[in-house]
Amino acid sequence: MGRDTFYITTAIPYVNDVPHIGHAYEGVATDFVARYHRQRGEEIFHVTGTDEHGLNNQRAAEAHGMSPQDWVDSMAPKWREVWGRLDISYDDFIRTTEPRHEAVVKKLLTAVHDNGTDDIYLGSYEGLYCVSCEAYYTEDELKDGLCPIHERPVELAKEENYFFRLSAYTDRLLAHYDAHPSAIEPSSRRNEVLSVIRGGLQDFSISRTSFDWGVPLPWDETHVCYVWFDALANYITAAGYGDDPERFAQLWPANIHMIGKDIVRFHAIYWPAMLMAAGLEPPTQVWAHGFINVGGKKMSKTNATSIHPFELLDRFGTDSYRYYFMREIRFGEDGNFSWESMVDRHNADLANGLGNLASRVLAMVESYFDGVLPAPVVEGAESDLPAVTADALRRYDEHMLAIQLQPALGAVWDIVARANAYLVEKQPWKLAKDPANAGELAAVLYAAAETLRILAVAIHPIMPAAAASLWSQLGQPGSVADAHLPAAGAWGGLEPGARTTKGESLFPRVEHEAQ
Ligand code: ME8
Repeated sequence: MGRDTFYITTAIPYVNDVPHIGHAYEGVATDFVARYHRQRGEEIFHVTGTDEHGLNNQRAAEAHGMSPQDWVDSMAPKWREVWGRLDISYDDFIRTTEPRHEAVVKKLLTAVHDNGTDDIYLGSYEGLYCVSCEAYYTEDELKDGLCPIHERPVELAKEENYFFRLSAYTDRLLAHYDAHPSAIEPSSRRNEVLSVIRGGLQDFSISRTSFDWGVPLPWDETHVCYVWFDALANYITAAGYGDDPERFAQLWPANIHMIGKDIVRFHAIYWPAMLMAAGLEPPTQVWAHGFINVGGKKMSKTNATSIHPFELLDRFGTDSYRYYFMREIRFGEDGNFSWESMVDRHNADLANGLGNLASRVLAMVESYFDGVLPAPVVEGAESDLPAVTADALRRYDEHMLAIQLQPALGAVWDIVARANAYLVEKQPWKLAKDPANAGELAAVLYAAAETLRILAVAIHPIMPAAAASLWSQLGQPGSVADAHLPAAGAWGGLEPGARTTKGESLFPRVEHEAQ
């Protein structure tokens, strides 16, 4: 763990229900970014977890006739299981009910409480509360009298609470965002946040007495900590705020908090102010992605549009799942899931695109060269593939560093398209008919196989299993995970003489089905 460690987090979902493909979208996007940075040889710390306190979870437990602790203990493994099937390479998984986290919540509360400025004070509050958001709304924030996010009725709630003096942070937040133009992405979200801050910030309550499923306040145990104050602190728990100052100094501030667009104000207003109040630095960047809709509508249990990731994983496999969502939807905007588009994308880009390229090249090396990669004798086989791959990898890198995940994959698939076209132009299957063309045939197949090697490295962050399979089919030593960019993307890395094997098809075709 060094000073340059790239620290990236996801939001931690409530465990009042099982995951749907919207939650998984965030998990996959974050993992794609984390794995890409790892592929560049960087040290990564990737954290995810579950948000287990608060009324949302307590009510779910009650509805199932369970204690909150039994309920969250039964749910957390269901989330981890999905992350496992999605090949999410997290380094730490925080459950907010863990003692290490509860200790951090208390430590953070104490730091703010004792900062000498009365940033926490006792007051009373009456307002309209959305249980799903765990947040109060004003009348004008409601949409047709309903919560603007969940479109569900709000409840009139009245409590004596401790408050956090958010109003005192208006200027500091504005100064922070002025000095750090890319601290909130995309820019549409930044503008939203700035206009909320400029509109004036209200203090928010950080404790509850109406239920007890939470962390008791260290100075008044009759109150439990507000779930958002508790949940946001997970990011510093994982970094060692509680018990490892040296590690914390290396990891904090986080490089990226990846979150959905509905929770921007908590991350870009509450959280930086809470950190400032505790004498800590705000995160470097909050990146808010869009929502996955189904049939053009928000996913919800009530209209039965909620899709569990397993439904898709069982049919398409993990790699195709990961690829589809990152390639189909412009990251930062809302996107629609449909079975048709997923089948089409799978067949076009994976089965016919990359899969077909790999199987053709490996089959030809096997039948024309007995599975031993030929040396690239050059005559007659000048290829633009070295230039094409170099240019595509450069664009891939730029897009990935800017979290432009869709065009990043587009750049990689430019390589696939060019390599398939190259084979059509060179027609190695025709060259193979005349021994006089052996040199050219060797050069063509070397160029195609070297392109495949580069593709294996490039796709590893998005399709780890297919990349590993391709790497071993090409007879490459070691693990593709250790083939770091940019060096491993340079042309000529494939050693002639390598033993190739044509394994199982990387991406079997999927047929359209009546849903
Ligand atoms: O907000 N499409 O938890 P959560 C894309 N516990 N992303 C979606 C989505 C969809 N249809 N639905 C939800 C919470 N998400 C808090 C977070 S973090 C300190 C505490 C995203 O279970 C959502 O935007 O409601 C959020 O980033 C994540 O899933 C968890 O949502």
